[in-house]
Amino acid sequence: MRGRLGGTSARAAQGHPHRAGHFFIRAKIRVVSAIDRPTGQPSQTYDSAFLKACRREPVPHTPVWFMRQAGRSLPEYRKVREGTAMLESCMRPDLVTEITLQPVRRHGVDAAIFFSDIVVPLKAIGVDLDIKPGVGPVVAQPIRRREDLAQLRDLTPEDVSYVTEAIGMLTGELGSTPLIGFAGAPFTLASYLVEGGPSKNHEHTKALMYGDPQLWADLLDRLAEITASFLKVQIEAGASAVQLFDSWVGALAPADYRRSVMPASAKVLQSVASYGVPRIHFGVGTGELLGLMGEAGADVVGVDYRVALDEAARRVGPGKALQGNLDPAVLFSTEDAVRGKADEVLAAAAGLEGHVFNLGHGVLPTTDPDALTRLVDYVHTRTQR
Ligand code: 1CP
Repeated sequence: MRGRLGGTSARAAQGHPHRAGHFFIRAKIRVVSAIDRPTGQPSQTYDSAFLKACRREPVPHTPVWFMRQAGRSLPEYRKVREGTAMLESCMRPDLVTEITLQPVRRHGVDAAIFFSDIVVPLKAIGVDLDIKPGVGPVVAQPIRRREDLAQLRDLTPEDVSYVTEAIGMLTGELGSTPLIGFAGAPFTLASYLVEGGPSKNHEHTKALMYGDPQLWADLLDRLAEITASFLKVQIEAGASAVQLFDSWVGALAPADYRRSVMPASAKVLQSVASYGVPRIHFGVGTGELLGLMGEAGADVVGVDYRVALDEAARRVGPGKALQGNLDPAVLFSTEDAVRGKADEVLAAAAGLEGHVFNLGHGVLPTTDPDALTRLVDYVHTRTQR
């Protein structure tokens, strides 16, 4: 019943108030036996602070996790990744398990995020792409004409059996700490496929969206199917929540989002609604889109650092929790400044129905990991109820 977390974390196992609390929560769950996924198994994670906040229930403390918490900023990550390419790492359940657990051990965060990448399902169905160090995903044959859609067949669970295997290992290790599964949203995936790689202005993507709306709609619909299948695999394997990353959708005006993107994102979110696991929906620079992204079907709306959480709550409307939103660059400042800015986030979140503390975007690669650990402790201590 107890998660083991690999047993290597002095800190996580020590008298950290949050960790100590877990022991009692676990004991209680045996009796309460809440079910939060369709396997009929009582879930050990149901009463975690993270899932409670997502469900807008009272929490013992504000839960914290960080986008991109696994990986780049951690020396132990760089060590285990040595000599293994990014995509190959994502396909090795032993490595995925170890890398996913690293930030949980080190920082005592309230949730783990599955180590993978948004392009993994595309690679799994045979799209010729690679993740180039220092660049990101690069696609051999960009999708710009109808014939190019043939690259995108449906995803089956067998295509990503390594994901199912890794999540099985992980949930055993994590015990009562929830695992967040994730996928790239149709627009953000389309931007890589149409541009052929990372892009600042998304000009080819927008050219297709405006110039051939039917092909664009078909492309997004196909990506929605693949993304939905990928999220279902993760939930059925044991993920307790999912996050749909629409990282680059902030490049669009609301009318274009509503017409050309929202139907596909809504289809993805709707396709996993019946599982009852929280669905988090996040994008960068989405201040003007927050209401629509909530409407697309999220239980939790992720907010970047450009809009304060109280204002974000007004834009999103009632009935949804919010996640965010400390500027990741703040972590390069003094400890006093980090605390001051964290206080600002917590003050803006004071009236929310549910709040999951996070950064406004991913951890920057050169962030001092100790600053992240101190921030987790600070938020937990400040919000202890
Ligand atoms: O070799 C390496 O280490 C490459 C760096 C790297 C890593 C560690 C990439 C390439 N992806 C990842 C892992 C990853 N990607 C995770 C797991 C880590 C964690 O969160 O703990 C996640 C959630 C992602 C998701 C992802 N990939 C997003 C959405 C999140 C976001 O930051 O907005 C996006 C846009 C990508 C594409 C991608 N993959 C990698 C890079 C460098 C990029 C961005 C490229 C660009 O600027 O367009």
